[in-house]
Amino acid sequence: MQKGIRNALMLATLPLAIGSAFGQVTLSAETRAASKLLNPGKAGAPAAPAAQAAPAGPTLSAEAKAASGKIYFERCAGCHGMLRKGATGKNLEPANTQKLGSSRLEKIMQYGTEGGMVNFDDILTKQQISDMATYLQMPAEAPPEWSLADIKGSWKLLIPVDKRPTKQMNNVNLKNVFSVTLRDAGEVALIDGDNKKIWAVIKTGYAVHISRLSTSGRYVHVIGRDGRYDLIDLWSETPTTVATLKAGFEARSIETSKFKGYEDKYAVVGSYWPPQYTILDGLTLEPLKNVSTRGNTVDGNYHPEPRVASIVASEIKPEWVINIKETGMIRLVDYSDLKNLKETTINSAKFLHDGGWDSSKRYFLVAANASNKVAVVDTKEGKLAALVDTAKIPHPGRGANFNHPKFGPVWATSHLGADVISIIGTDPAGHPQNAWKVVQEIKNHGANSLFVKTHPKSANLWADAPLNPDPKLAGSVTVYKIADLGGDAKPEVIDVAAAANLGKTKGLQRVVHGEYNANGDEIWFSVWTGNKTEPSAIVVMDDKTRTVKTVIKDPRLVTPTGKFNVYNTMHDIY
Ligand code: DHE
Repeated sequence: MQKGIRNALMLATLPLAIGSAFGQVTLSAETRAASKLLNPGKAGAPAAPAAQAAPAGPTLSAEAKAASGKIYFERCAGCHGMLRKGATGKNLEPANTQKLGSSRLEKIMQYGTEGGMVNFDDILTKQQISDMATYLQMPAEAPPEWSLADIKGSWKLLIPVDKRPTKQMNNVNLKNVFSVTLRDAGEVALIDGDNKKIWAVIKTGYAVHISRLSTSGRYVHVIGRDGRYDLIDLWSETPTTVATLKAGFEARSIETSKFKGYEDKYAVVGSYWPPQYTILDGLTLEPLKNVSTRGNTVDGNYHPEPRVASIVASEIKPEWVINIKETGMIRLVDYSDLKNLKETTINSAKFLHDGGWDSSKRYFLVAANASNKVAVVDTKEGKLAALVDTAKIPHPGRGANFNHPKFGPVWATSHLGADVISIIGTDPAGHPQNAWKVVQEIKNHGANSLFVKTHPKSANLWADAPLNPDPKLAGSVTVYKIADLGGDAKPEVIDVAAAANLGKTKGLQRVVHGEYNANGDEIWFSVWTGNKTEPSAIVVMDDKTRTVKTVIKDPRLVTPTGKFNVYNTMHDIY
C-alpha cells in the first residue's frame, strides 16, 4: 500500500480526535466505516482521493512537514487544491514540482508571478519558504472525509429560536451595519456604518471568507476557511452567535433561501474539502442534507476534488445556483423538496470561482477564471446563456452592474492576470447586439485585481489590485466616471493606503474589496497589511468627491479583508 494512502486510512479509521492543520476533530463511526472501504485495489470500491505516486524526491522531518502542511492549508490550498491538482493556481503534484526544483519553487513563493501568484516574502520566513519548496515536491495527502453525521456531531444550537428576542433589542440602524472579516484573527467585526464605530467583535472560524445575510436581514451567516459556520443574531442587545457547526475542513461559500415563502428557512454551505454542499435549517443551522460534488468535469474526466465555489439564491425560484470549480458544472438546486432534491446540471467551463447577478437578477455571471471566461446562466430557462471570452483570469467578486452610456445595462469584472476591467452587455432583450459580449475593456492601474464595485446610486466604478507585487499598485484603486465610459474616459488612481497613514509596515498594505454603505454614497476599502502583528485600517471614501471621509483604526481591526453591508448583501446590490 502506498504510504500516503496508508496515512489517509490511518487518519480516517482511528477512533480518535485528529489534531492537525484541520483542527481538532472527532470522526463519526459512519465516516470511519466508510473510510475502511478506501481500498483502490478492490473493484467497485469508492474512488478515494489518494496520495499521488511520485518519483522519490526530497523529504522533511515530521515536524517541518506538519508545519509546512499547516502553511499549505492556510495559504495555498485555496488556489491549488488540497490534492494539489490545480485550479486558480497551477498543478503542484510532485511530477511537476520536482521538475521545477527547490530553487525555482522558492523564487516563485518569494516574489510571486505576473500570472496572479502572490509573493510570500513579507509573510513567510526564508526557512519556511525553503521547507515549503521541499514539501511541495513530496506527495500530497488526502484529508479525511466529513459526513452528515460528522456535521451533525459538530452542530451546537447555542440559543434556541424560542429563547431569542422577539423584537430588535438595540437601537442600531441594522441596514447600515457592515460585517467585516478579520482574517487572521478568526473574527468578524460588526461595524455601525452610521457612526463608523465597532459595535461588536465576534469569534468565528479561521479566516472567515464571506458573510451573507438572511432574507429578513436579522441574521448574519459567516463561513470560515476552516469550515466553521456561525449564525449571528443582530436583534439581541449586542450581536450574538446563536448556532455553529463545522461543515467541512475547508469552505468558502454560504447562502440563504430567498424565494417568497422560504425567507430565512434554509441555508446552504459549500465546502472545498470534502467536496460537497450541505443544506441546513436557516434559523438553527440543523444539518438536513449533504450532497457530494465529486464527478466528471465538462471534458468527461473524473475529478476527486470538485470544490464548491460561489453560491447565489434566486428570487424567482426556490433555487440556489451552486458553482462547482474543477468540473465546470453549474448546479441549479431546487430546495422546495429536500427528500426528492432536483438538480439541473449545466455544463460551462472549468475552474468556476466567483460571480454575481446581472441587474435584472435573471442571469448569473460567474468567472471560469483559469479558463479566461465568464459563464452566463439564464436562471429563468435553467440553461447556459453564453460563455464569454475575457482577458486573463477574471475575478469579479460579485461584479458591478451599471447602465453604460453607449451599451446599456452591463456587468463588469476586473482580472487577476491582466490590468483591465472587462465590461459585458447583459440586456439581450433591449440591446441584443451587445448581450454576452465584452463591449469594452478599460484600463485598471494594475493586474492582480480582485474586486470591482459600484452602486445603483453611484456615478462611479471602482477597482482594486491588492495582489499586485508592487506596493504602490497594491495600495491604490482606480475609479472611473461611468458617464464618461462612452467617450474618452480617464481614470483617477487613488493611493488609498497612503491615506490610511499606517506608517511603514513589513507587510504590503493591500487595499482590497470596495463595499458601499446602504445609501450608496460611501465606499469602504480595507487596508490589509496581511500580518496580524501590524496595524490595518478601513478607509471610508466619499463616493461623490472621491475624498477620504474617515479612516477607521482600532487595535481590534486585525487584517480586515471582505466587508458586507447588511442592506446591500440582503438585496444583492452591486
Ligand atoms: Fe475569496 C469570495 C474563494 C482568496 C476575499 N472567494 C470568494 C468566493 C470564493 C472564494 C469561491 C465566492 C463566494 C460566494 O460568493 O459564494 N478566495 C477563494 C479562494 O479559493 C482563494 C483564491 C484562495 C484561498 O485560499 O482562499 C481566495 N479571497 C481570497 C483572499 O486571499 C481574500 C482576498 C482575503 C481573505 O479574506 O481571504 C479573499 N473572497 C474574498 C472576499 C469575497 C470572496 C472578500 C467576497 C466578495 C464579495 O463581494 O462577495
